[in-house]
Amino acid sequence: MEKVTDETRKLMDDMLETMYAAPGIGLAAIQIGVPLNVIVMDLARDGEPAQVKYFVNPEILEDVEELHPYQEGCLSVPEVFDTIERPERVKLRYLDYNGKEVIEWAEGLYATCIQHEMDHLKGIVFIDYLSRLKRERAVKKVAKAVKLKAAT
Ligand code: K2U
Ligand code: ZN
Repeated sequence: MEKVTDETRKLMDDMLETMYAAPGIGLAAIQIGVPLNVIVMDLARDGEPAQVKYFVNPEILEDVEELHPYQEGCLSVPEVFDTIERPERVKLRYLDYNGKEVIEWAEGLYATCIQHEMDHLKGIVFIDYLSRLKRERAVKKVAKAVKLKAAT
């Protein structure tokens, strides 16, 4: 995906709708089964004006040593939450909704969320960073939730 087309914009509009319905504050295209390097995000809290961000072909150009813990969840791993440490600031390069190149530093929840989403694009889910024991517990919990959902 080199440039942003009307088709890419349609995909991002659909992703944003899915994200709000979840609800979530970020979503990677792979989470709706589309294997493209596309992410949408809106970090605004309920009641705040939306701050939608679109990322096509995002790359991390630099990151910092300092790590920042955050209790993460994931729409693809429901009901599982755990504290993950990630670099607290990352320098990003991506194409925006109109295909314009943006280079900017992300920090705080923006940095955590974009790294969480970019992991999805590489097939990594945050439970991959947990201990084997914690991961096995998480997998069991999701399997149980899925079975329960199928039964109801
Ligand atoms: O990619 C996803 O699964 C969406 C996540 C993104 C996310 C995970 C961890 C930390 C920040 C963002 C969902 O938004 S999980 C729901 C959520 C809502 C508010 C704050 C954190 C997580
Ligand atoms: Zn996730």
